[in-house]
Amino acid sequence: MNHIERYAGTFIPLQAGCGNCGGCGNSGEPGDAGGGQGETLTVVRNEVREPRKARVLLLNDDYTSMEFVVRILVEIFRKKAEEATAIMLAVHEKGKGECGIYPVEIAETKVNQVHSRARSEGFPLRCAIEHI
Ligand code: TYC
Repeated sequence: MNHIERYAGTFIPLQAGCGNCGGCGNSGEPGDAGGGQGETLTVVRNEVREPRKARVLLLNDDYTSMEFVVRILVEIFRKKAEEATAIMLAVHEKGKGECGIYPVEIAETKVNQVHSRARSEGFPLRCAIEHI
């Protein structure tokens, strides 16, 4: 049995005794080429990558209302009201603060959501990403 498995963007040919197809008798253990005749040593690469992560930061300004910032933290960053208030006050006092750590694409989406909600309500609130 021959099949091609697409994995992490790479095509890896899996031949008889691959341990993945359920029909060839290979346990999938390293060194086990299966029990059939004319078997071929098969190398299966199991590369699993963690998604790249980013920290989302909220930046202070003099014009955005405190109430709006708390609402953003509750609705976009899913914080409880108490934690949202603490983060907002920390940003107000220190200039910036962390809203959360997310896979990069989710972090970017949240930044866009914050900016578009802020602009539509007339606030200059800014949010930034720090790759980690
Ligand atoms: N400094 C703002 C004010 O006094 C409140 C504020 C907090 C604004 C956090 C932005 O990210 C921010 N109204």
